[in-house]
Amino acid sequence: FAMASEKDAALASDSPTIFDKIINKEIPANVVYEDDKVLAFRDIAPQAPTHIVLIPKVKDGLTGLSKAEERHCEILGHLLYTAKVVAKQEGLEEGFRVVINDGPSGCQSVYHIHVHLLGGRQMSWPPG
Ligand code: DGP
Repeated sequence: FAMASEKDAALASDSPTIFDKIINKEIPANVVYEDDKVLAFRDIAPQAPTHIVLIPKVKDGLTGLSKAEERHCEILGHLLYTAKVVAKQEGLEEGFRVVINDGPSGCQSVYHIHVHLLGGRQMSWPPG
């Protein structure tokens, strides 16, 4: 019997996160887009003039991208497409960046999959 690594433990835990409270309107969020499947709101600690987090309203085991199964393909595509819709809505004509952090090495802090949409400044590469 081998102990699960820290990464496995965090991603394997399907317990509710702060994002469930936002979905259930138990805590406020600055929502910029919403439909039946996804919610997009401004990040509480913005890393760019525009920094929006897009999440599925139903997590369905998707604590992070590394937990994706074939059944998640539709919601994953919808999240990415919605990032483009919101980028246009936010006027990010010059470009933008989309990021998914996964696990401890990826700097993930909330274990409910989410897409970061960043824009409004010049990005650099490689990312930190
Ligand atoms: P990550 O580090 O990739 O797991 O991103 C989680 C993001 O969620 C992080 O950039 C900060 C943001 N965040 C965490 N808690 C809250 C919250 O209560 N409200 C809002 N608007 N954003 C939050």
